[in-house]
Order: sequence, then C-alpha cells, then structure tokens
Amino acid sequence: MLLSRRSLVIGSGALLAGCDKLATRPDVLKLLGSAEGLTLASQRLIGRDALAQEFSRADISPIFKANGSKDPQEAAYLAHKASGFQDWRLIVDGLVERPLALSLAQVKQLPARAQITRHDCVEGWSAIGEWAGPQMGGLLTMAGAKASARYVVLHCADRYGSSGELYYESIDMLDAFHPQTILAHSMNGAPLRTEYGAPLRLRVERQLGYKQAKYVMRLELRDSLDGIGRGKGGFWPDRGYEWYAGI
Ligand SMILES: Nc1nc2c(c(=O)[nH]1)N[C@H]1C(S)=C(S)[C@@H](COP(=O)(O)O)O[C@H]1N2
Ligand SMILES: [Mo]
Repeated sequence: MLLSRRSLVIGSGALLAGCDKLATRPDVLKLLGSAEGLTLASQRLIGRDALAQEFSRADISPIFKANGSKDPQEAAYLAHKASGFQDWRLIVDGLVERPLALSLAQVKQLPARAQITRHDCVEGWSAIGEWAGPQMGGLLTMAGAKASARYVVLHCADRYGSSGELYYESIDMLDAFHPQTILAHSMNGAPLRTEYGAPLRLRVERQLGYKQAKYVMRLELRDSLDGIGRGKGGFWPDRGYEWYAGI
C-alpha cells in the first residue's frame, strides 16, 4: 500500500467528502462512526481493486500455523473426506439466475489464480503461503449473480469448539469480485490439507484470518445478513469481532 493506515485515518474526513456514492449509502453511514468503518472506507477509497501485497516463493513460511477447526468431526464432513470428496458439491445459490452444484473436479478445472500472501490472525501471528483456486468473481458470473445480491455468505462444514454452531462468514460484492478473492483448493503447490480447510477455503486477502473460511460447502448470495447465525454475518462477528476485518 502506498498510504499508511495512519495517514488514511487522519485524512479520512477530507477523503470521504469526495466520495458521495459510498458515503450516502445508509449502511455505510452507520459504519462510518466506527473504526471498522474507517478501514472499510479507506480501503474502498484506495480503489476497489487495490491489491494486498504478494510475495515471492522464497518468502513462503516453512511452518504455517493451522488455527480454529483443524480436523472437523461432523459426520457429513467425515463421509466426504473418507470418499475423497467424490460426492462433495460446491453449492452456489440464493440470489443467482443459475444455481450451481460443482464437483471438486469441476472446481479444479476452472481457471485458477495463484497468489503468495500473508495471513494475519488476530491472535498475533502471521504466515506467508501460496494459494491457488478459481476467483470467486468468475464463479458468481457463472451462476449469474442478481443485481439485488449484496453479500456472499460462506457456509462451512465444521462446528467450532464447544459452541455447537456451524462456522460461516460473509463478504460484500466488492470483495467477492476482487481479483485476489479466490476459493483455494491448493496450498504451496499441493492439494489443501485437512487442517487448512480441505477441499476448499476462502482467501479474501485484504482481511484478517477469521474471514478466511475453511471447509466451504456453499456460497449463498443474499441481500441481507439477517437470520443467519446470530445476524452479524460470521461466526466471530457474532461474538463481537468486526464484520469488516480490514488489514
Ligand atoms: N471453517 C472454519 N474456517 C476458519 C476457522 C474455523 O475455525 N473454521 N478459523 C479461522 C481463523 S481464526 C483463522 S486464523 C484461519 C486459520 O487458517 P489456517 O488454519 O489455514 O491457518 O481460519 C479461519 N477460518
Ligand atoms: Mo484467527
């Protein structure tokens, strides 16, 4: 990034004044009072396609910590895993013209983007890895995302910890169509291992670790986050973390 986050926060009032379209949307106005809103506004003002930093193969971390769920024990997931994900399907539905149910082989045949990026977890660790998989934007175009869609909700296969609740996350359409937003089926040149979210996980590179949903089963396009989980758009957002976890 050319501008530091600090200079953006200091200068955000002036910058925002020039961005009427963003600043008049009621949901954005509500966000602007918060630090979360400042990160969102700052990133959007740098440009919708501003890229997260990418690294070289030499920078790849020798050890990439696995965090959160690492070995889901849900019966449906275990059955898919046991059969090599033969009958697993990625569902893309909700506000789409053509709902999809893609096999893993079909997902792997789609044009892939590879990117070497840094993962930042709120627990205070980072690691660099190479991810590859189809861009979410291409999948949403295949499915015919409707103009009324505002969010992509990612439904996961695992229940985290003792909560008993399925992990899920959500991103808005700008991040969904960002070039570095991919559904990764490989990591460091090999098929994604169980602890990293096999068979498919999200990489949304301008946001923190907990947004990087693993064990993704379904992309649901919606116009609101109401009525899913506890209504805040993600497992950790439901527990007080920011929904927009900009880095
Ligand atoms: N389905 C699912 N996705 C998840 C989690 C989880 O518990 N379940 N943990 C999140 C958190 S907090 C982090 S830091 C990253 C960890 O990804 P990694 O195991 O590849 O390091 O996954 C995120 N995505
Ligand atoms: Mo995390």
